[in-house]
Amino acid sequence: MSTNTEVAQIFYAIADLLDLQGERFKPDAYRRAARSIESLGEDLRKVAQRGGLDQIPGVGEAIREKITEYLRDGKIHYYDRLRESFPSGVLELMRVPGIGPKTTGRFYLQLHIDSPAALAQAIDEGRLNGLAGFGPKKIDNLREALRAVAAAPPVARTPLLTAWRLARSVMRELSERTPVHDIAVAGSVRRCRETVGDLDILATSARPPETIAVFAGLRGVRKVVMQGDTRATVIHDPGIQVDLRVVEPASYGAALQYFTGSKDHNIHLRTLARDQGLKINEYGVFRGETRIAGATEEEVYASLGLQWMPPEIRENQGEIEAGLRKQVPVLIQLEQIRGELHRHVADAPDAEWMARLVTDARHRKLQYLGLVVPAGRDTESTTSLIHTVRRLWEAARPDALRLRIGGEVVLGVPVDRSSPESLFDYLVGVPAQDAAAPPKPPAGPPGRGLAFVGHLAFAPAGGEAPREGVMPWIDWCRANGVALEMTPAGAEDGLDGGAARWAHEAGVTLVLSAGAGDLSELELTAARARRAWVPPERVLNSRADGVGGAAPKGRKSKGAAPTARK
Ligand code: DGT
Ligand code: CA
Ligand code: CA
Repeated sequence: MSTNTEVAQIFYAIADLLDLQGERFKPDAYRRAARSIESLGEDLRKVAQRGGLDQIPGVGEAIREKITEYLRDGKIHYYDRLRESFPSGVLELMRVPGIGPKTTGRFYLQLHIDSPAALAQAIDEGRLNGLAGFGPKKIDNLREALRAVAAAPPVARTPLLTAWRLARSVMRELSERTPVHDIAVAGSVRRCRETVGDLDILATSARPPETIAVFAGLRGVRKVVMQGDTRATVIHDPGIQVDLRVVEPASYGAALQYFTGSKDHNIHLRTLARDQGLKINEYGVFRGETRIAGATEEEVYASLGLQWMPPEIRENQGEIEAGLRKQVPVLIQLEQIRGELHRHVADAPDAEWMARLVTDARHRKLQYLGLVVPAGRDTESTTSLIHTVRRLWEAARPDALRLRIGGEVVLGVPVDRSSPESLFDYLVGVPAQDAAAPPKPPAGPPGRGLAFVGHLAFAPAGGEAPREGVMPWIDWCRANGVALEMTPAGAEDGLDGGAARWAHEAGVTLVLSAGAGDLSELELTAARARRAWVPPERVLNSRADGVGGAAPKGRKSKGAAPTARK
């Protein structure tokens, strides 16, 4: 949205709120000002710079001051206060189609109706009968409007992995097709919440309108909700709202900080700023009129006396206090992941599959790649499959990249003595298949060589793993020196952020995997692990030897390999 549109929209909203209060003349004054600002051919900032705000039709002293405040702070205090003076239910009622602010104001002031539900009840009880201007027909219409609003489906939230993939593809397209310099996804995606309401993408660009236009025209865009010179909102397949804001390089860090949130984290920061005589908003940190920080997040935090902190922990749960003490915890970074341990071997592995895998692994600078095949099948076919894999591996010239062969075993199913376990460098345990019940750990200890447990499905996509489902696994893994897996899919295929935190705090090691997608999605797994405050030393595949020391072949294990039996 252009600044002009933003200011006009706030003035329209102020007018509505004043209507709600029963004001008679002020609402029209704000609407008049909003209309002239909308039709102004010049950017408000420019007008203000040349001292021309007073010449805008409908802009008197009070309104001019509010425009100045918006240009300086990005918000209008008067508007915030007005909004806060009404219960949220009243604001909802005002937005019900066919009701509007004036009517809502009468209901609220005369009948103390403060929400759509309260209005429905008042209608049922006949309390509107006889109210001037409310005949039976009008009351019927109100009832119908309320029913329509109540029947509308709740706004669905999107599972993180889906939202993250979409954000990545939008950012890639914009980077490739338009002159963007910096681009990042902020909001709940950057914080790795399990579900996402909408995507908040920020960029700097040499030509903002071009970047916005390409964004609004991306394949998959169903509807353009709003398009200005530096901002646009679209609805993208499969029904996710995506916002793009193109900002000035000087405020990119401040915008990234602000729109990453969380809201509670930002509120706490604002208090901190105020205590130091500073002001923080999405444009920067200001002392008086002077911007003292804004280009990078690091300088924004530093200007408040804080250490930078990973976005995934910005939930106002102690991270700001840690930042003040310069004791932000050191959490796992993507670059510290040295190997992937859970890549399934293709059904019919061929040279092309292997070449891509090796290229991807090198691109990720991995030092080892664990290729996993089903164990517990007949020795001959397993041996032959592993032989094929090794042959393809050599042909792909993996250089310094090391191959590990993992075997996937079903936990709790006794393995035949003749099973080819000795073919494997390590084993991955998966729970016995039982779609109807939550996965449970086996009664006894695992066999030799079990490195970690994978494919735990605790909740559907976007869900959170329940503590009572996860704790038995944590206890079992701790007792047996076995690690637990995290993937980009959260509780649908491993531990989500909450569960991972219980696990590592209980002393259980984690394995971070790329899951079913391609290796580049390790980035999301690492971010999810940071949300769980996971330090690098808790991550099995951040170690140089990985599972090298965990071989069931009887090799000596080096260091604290998680498979060391107790
Ligand atoms: P979502 O989209 O519901 O999954 O969650 P978020 O966190 O992405 O929230 P969203 O998209 O409404 O806003 C993005 C960020 O912008 C939010 O995390 C913090 C910041 N923000 C939004 N509204 C406010 C506000 O009223 N006050 C403050 N301090 N920050 C806000
Ligand atoms: Ca959001
Ligand atoms: Ca948003």
